[in-house]
Amino acid sequence: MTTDLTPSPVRLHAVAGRGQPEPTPALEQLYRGFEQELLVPLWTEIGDLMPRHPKSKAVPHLWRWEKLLALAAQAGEIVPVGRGGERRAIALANPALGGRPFATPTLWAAIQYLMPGEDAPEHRHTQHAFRFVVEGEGVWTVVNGDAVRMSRGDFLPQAGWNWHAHHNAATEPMAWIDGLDIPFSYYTESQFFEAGRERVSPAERSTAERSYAERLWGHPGLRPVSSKGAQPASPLLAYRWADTDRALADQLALEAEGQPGTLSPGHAAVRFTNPTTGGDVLPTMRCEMHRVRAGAATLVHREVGSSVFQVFDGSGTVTVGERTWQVARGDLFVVPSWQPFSAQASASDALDLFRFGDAPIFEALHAHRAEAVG
Ligand code: GTQ
Ligand code: FE2
Repeated sequence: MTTDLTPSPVRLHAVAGRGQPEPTPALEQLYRGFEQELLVPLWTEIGDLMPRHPKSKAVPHLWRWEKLLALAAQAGEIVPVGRGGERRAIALANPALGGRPFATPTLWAAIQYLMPGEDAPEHRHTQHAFRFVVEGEGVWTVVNGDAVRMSRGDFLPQAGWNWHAHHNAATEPMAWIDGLDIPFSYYTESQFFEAGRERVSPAERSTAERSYAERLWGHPGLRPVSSKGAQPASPLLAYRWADTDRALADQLALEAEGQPGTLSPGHAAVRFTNPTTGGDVLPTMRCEMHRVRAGAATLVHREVGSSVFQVFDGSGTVTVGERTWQVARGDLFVVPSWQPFSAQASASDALDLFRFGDAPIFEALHAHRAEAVG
């Protein structure tokens, strides 16, 4: 017989409480037996494992854009971009997730920064991704050889396992945000990654106004008949600000005329969709743009799963659970699972909010719930 002297990772403590056994020496002895054999009873864990409703480990938190941008610019001066590190991307780390680069238990959100003339090398991974541009222009993202311009307000989805590289063709640095399902892939241990070419070819570093994807897929309500039915993610690689802005403005204009269309009074919202299905643009992420009319507010709402917001324009106040912040352009904040969220635009300015969340994961598993609060 061998004696294993490694301390057991299982630590059980007799506690008093409803449904808990009397803390006696016999119970202590039973718990040492459990620890020895790596066993954990349900009765000590049930409150954490099976709460009445989601109790997120993540907490509401806000990151100021001016701080992120200043640090990203500093990184631009001293951190090279290339093979190995792959991207000059700096992720939001939720203060309650142990210092990991996870904004929420499922979502990665990062600011990425490219200096003039720089290339981020080509690679592909199973994680789904998108870029959203709050300011600036001049970077082209090259997806499977298709060069796509990135400008303020553009949303650029990029489904898993597509080759992609980024190139800054401008004379100024450029920053944008990345959203990926990295934490979800990490916890579910489902990731694959492959490095591609060091530099994309000169032809792919073109600066064509419209990408192949937009020419084929970027026409409202029109599907090329040459395409083969439903695809799991959107083949359209850029959703341009002019279209998003017009859609939101039209909803509020309709409301002003007394016609339906807004989500709630003074609150217009659109969702980026996969034109082959009408469903979410990416299999794991729901991406939306919201506009709250000056002086108006959203309803208070909560849902299963987490979201990250970025203020695209305007100013106002947002409330997440117990936290309330005054927000301005570029600020990012997280809404953990089942925490009530609402937003109020300032009296003088509409508030535009970009939002991404993990709802498609829960909807696919029939585990999604949402409700109005109050
Ligand atoms: O631009 O390809 O923020 O692969 C994290 C992982 C960006 C990217 C991130 C990535 C990328
Ligand atoms: Fe990537």
